[in-house]
Amino acid sequence: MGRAVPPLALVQQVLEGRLTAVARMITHAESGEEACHEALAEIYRHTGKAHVVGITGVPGSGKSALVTRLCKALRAGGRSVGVIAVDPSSPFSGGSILGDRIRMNELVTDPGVFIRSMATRGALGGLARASLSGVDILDAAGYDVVLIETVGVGQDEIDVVQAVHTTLVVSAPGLGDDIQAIKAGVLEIADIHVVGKCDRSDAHRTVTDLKNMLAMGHRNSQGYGWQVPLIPTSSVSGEGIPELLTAIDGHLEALTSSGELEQRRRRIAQTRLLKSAENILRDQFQRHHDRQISELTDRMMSGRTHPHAAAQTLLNQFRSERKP
Ligand SMILES: Nc1nc2c(ncn2[C@@H]2O[C@H](COP(=O)(O)OP(=O)(O)OP(=O)(O)O)[C@@H](O)[C@H]2O)c(=O)[nH]1
Ligand SMILES: [Mg+2]
Repeated sequence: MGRAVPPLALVQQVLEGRLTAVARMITHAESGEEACHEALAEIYRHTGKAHVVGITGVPGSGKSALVTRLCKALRAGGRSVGVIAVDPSSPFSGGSILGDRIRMNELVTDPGVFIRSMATRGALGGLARASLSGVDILDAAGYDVVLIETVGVGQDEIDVVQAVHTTLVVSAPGLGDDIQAIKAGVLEIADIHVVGKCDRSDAHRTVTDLKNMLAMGHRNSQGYGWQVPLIPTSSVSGEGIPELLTAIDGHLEALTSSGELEQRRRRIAQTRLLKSAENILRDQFQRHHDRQISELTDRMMSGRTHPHAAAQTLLNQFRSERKP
């Protein structure tokens, strides 16, 4: 059997939280195959219960180690947790973080934790679609909290991390100035700032630098009365993890009591609608309009048309062909 099970036949088992069905469903979603859309639509109807938390930050800032810590803390509090890691270097599949192989294995054998890594390859926009479908699947499967880890570089990753309820931006000492500069772009999407690796002696400087950057005009309070906190943590000692969990829960509480949660849900739904429309169009163009695209590109190269005008021509051709 295995891959032979059609996606729609897996839905009921996904809703019951059966691990193999969840894993297979995510594989179907990753492939983007036509056959999975109906199943994903059915699953989508059962979403909306999980608290979806995005964890972003530059490569090597300690996101995966932090996710591991958060999983343990959530489990200790009796909550189940699903993780989607959009993770180029993928330490989750290696199973060893901080040389902490045994403790990681504890999580791997705990049915209350589901961890899935996705590689950053495939079609443009495909990764964002697959990882958000992954979040839907874990939500519908009944995980109380869904964590999604992405590197905060690139539009796809930003799209993903904006489709969550609570965004953590992780900074850490010892990553160099160029890295700090890249980071500036994601600072303002934070609902919670985390300074990781605070067991290191140079961590206090990162905290000071970040406080200065935030004071220089980055948003630190949000319209619905949430003050963006800055929380130092260490995945080595576990310092700051309880405070972080309290902040994550506090943010959901602030979203809920202010009515902001509904607005975020709506914004996420709308973004996903527009992204999907964009993907469908791009896909159809590439599949059926290769020749026109190539001709119009030639005309642009020889200065006979302009990108905007060429796009209009392409869309007009597309529309006229679709008329009954
Ligand atoms: N001292 C110290 N090192 C840490 C801590 N957290 C992570 N590290 C180390 O930092 C490195 C990166 O950790 P990861 O958790 O893989 O970082 P990441 O942000 O997930 O990395 P990418 O997924 O590759 O972007 C590893 O060598 C970890 O052992 C921490 O709290 N303290
Ligand atoms: Mg990682």
